[in-house]
Amino acid sequence: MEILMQIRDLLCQADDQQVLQLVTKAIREKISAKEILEKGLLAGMNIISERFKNHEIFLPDVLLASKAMHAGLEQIKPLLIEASIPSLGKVVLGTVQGDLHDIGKNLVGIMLKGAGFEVIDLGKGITPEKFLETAQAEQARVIGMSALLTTTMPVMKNMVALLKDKGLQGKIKTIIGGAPVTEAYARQIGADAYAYDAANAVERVKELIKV
Ligand code: B1M
Repeated sequence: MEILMQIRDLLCQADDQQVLQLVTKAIREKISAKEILEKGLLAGMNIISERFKNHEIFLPDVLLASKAMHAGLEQIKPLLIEASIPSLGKVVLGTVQGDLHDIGKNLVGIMLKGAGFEVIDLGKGITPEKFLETAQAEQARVIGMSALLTTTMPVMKNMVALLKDKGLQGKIKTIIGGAPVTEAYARQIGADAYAYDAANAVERVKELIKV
């Protein structure tokens, strides 16, 4: 449908005003919220995700496109809830205790939301206990941790150890990332996955919960 392709393209151009207007028009034309989401908004975010992964665009472009995504999403949110389209799953996300860097974590959250996950973003400076408490209360299947400081990476290890202690390792999966974090470190501490960037985080979370 022409209008859905226009929404997709305008999202890629980060034109939040036009996206908002066209989504409103599509709703008036009785196009389903699911189609607007999948063929318009998410199709656009997928293109953005690929371009970012291939270094064709940069962080500010992603943030602007995500603003357009949110503008459109706000319009269809009530309809989506009404139609109760299931999300791909819940992910509890945060920057670990002692660490205030949240730009990368925010980007991971945006990409996950764009891909259809429900993201509970706890913010920064998050303890393992808080991650666990939230994951249990929300019945989330994945805990995502970001760390930018070598001194805060051990919090990730403590999180995995806490899940093990509670007999929850494997039931609640963990994914870690951030500039100093590596695949080898993830293996060393027993985390379920590592991602090197936000687009890769989406791929890895999909693998973790086998979407
Ligand atoms: Co800070 N800082 N900083 N800093 N800072 C670094 C990390 C540092 C490498 C700079 C340097 O010295 N070269 C260094 C750490 C050294 C180390 O530990 N070895 C450092 C330091 C030392 C500090 C302070 C201690 C400085 C001081 O006060 N003396 C202090 C610490 C405060 C604290 O956290 N307690 C500090 C403070 C700050 C600011 C507040 C000024 C600011 C943060 C603002 C904010 O985040 N709101 C800041 C910034 C901006 C940086 C650098 C310059 C940039 C980080 C960034 O946002 N990158 C950084 C230098 C660097 O990283 N080379 C630096 C862009 C972002 C998109 O990338 O976060 O890597 P990144 O995220 C990527 C991937 O890593 C991945 O996907 C993202 C998108 O591609 N990813 C995940 C991230 N999280 C993921 C989670 C996943 C999966 C993938 O799954 C859940």
